[in-house]
Amino acid sequence: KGQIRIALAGNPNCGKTTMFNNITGAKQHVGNYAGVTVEKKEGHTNFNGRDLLFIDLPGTYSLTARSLDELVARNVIVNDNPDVIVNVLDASNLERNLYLAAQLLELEKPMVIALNMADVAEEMGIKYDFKKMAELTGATIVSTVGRTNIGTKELLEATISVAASQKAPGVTVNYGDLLEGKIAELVAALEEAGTVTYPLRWIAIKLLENDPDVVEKVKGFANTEAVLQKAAAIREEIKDQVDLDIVFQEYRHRYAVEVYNQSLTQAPKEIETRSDR
Ligand code: GDP
Ligand code: K
Ligand code: MG
Repeated sequence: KGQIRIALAGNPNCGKTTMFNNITGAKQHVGNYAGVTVEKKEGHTNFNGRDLLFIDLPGTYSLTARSLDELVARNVIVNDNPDVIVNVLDASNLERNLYLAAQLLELEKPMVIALNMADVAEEMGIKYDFKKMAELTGATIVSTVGRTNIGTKELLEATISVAASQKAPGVTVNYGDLLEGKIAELVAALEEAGTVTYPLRWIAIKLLENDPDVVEKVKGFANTEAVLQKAAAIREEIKDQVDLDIVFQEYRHRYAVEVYNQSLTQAPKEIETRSDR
């Protein structure tokens, strides 16, 4: 049984580094990603007879090509081919945190969600239906409190089991009839080219978003001229019907709201200090 490689993803301040430290202790290595000043932190742990390598990705809200941190985070996932993504979410601020989860799903890796800050969520009176959340995200859900090291063992067990399954979430963000039709056309063109080794639905979406890094990636594969032309033609064709700069973000946000609302079984109680603000 070989090493399991895990990319640890999450928003800034969700407790990712705390979890990373709980899991890997002193067995850490800090360096830089090749050619850029973004810190690369890796750590090991041995658990239930397995060697687990955790890569602490930069904390980000999104996975666009607009920031170096976001590019690094997504490139580690799509290029370094980790076995599992562990997505740490702040359970006390879940709707916002699910926006990143929506983008991670598209990378089609087995996923575990650590619902961290469970103590804060509990204090706020929040309760979730984990089964529902698992169904809507395709991830295994584990509740954690990084600060007191609660749930770490369960998180590692879930990570090993999800890695063994090799099952991608199998859930997609629905971008509406118009865009879904165009995504399907581009996926078909990518399949016909037969050369691109990244998740094709993700590539199709990013081409419609005109993501410059993904355009470059696609150019690097043989036989993709027709795909790139088709993407440009579709963008031109639909640009008056939808605002391509924001429409994908809107649908991801809609997904996050939906997962949040459907998973929430007890809403946060009114915060008494609110009237003082
Ligand atoms: P990162 O930005 O995601 O790496 O977050 P950090 O690990 O630096 O944590 C941000 C802050 O949240 C720190 O003050 C942590 O001590 C605190 N923290 C982490 N996990 C928890 C948790 O589960 N509950 C509470 N109450 N605080 C936490
Ligand atoms: K921090
Ligand atoms: Mg951190």
